[in-house]
Amino acid sequence: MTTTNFKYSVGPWNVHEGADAFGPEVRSSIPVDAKLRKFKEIGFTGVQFHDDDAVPDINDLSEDAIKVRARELKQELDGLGLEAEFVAPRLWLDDRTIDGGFTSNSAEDREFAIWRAKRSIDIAKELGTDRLVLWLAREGTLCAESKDPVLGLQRLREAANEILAYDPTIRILIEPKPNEPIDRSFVPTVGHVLGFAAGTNDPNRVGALLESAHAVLAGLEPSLELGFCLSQGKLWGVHLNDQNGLRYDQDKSFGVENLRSAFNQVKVLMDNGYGKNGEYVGLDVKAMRTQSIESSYAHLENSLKMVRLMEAKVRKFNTELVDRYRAARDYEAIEMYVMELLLGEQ
Ligand code: GLO
Ligand code: MG
Repeated sequence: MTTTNFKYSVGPWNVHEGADAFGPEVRSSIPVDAKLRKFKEIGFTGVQFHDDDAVPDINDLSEDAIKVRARELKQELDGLGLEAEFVAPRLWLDDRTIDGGFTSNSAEDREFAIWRAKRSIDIAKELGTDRLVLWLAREGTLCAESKDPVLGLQRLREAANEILAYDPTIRILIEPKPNEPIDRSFVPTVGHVLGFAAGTNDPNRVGALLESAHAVLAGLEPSLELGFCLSQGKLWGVHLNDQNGLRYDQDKSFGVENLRSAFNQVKVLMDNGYGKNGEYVGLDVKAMRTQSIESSYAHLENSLKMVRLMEAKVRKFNTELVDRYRAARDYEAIEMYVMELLLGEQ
């Protein structure tokens, strides 16, 4: 049984100004409402939001004012025929997140992180989604001895429990990443996420969002990481993209580095009915720094096209033939069949 009607999502940060660690912005900013209109035009129906994408200047607003602004955004989304997929507190830009949020050594910083997570929930409720994504950007160490790993995980659990207690319907999707911007993460893979989830006060409301590039950075195969979460009923979001091995985090367009892995990622999603509970096929891709402002959306269009091309390949996949090869243990034949399928020779 294969899924054929995926819904696709993207975040405003995926259209960005091109700054990297060694150079400043190279493209001018595009206002969020213009991005939203374009997303819809390209074929996305879901939008991923950081808390401050949804409500700019969030730190300067009262809790009520934040909700009012979120309500306005909801109207705008309704008008455009778009849905909010999730809200994620941005816990890596502010001075109070220099040492991380939930696991910072400073109690004040940890309090700030919880405040932002709660505001993110308020925004999510206004936007009509029950998904809170936690990309644990700085929850780990730059200097191995700067934090006790056990205490770090305990603090993270306390934070998760406080979030779960704040709203009885919110679900937490942890997006693991092994490194960058930190050296070592406390929750580097989806296996860690699910182990961590089991120790919270409501494991049924803690799941995973798998990003392809993050799995590659951990030296793992994204399609198997997806399969691991699917086998546990815990794959609640994905960030499809690509990554050329163990380099800086690249967020390349989906499939441009490893076609076979891209095929297997889409296959495992389709074969296991991903999307049947309203899950989105989300992208998290960056335009290359060398792109002009006029081609600010090409990486999104290309990634979406790649996902759809892979969907077509998966539909074409000859299961009966492969089953015969499996029974005969002729895995060389399977390998060549897949190569030919991907190269259009089948
Ligand atoms: C960075 C992450 C980041 C998150 C986003 C949503 O490596 O992939 O882009 O996905 O902030 O939480
Ligand atoms: Mg991501």
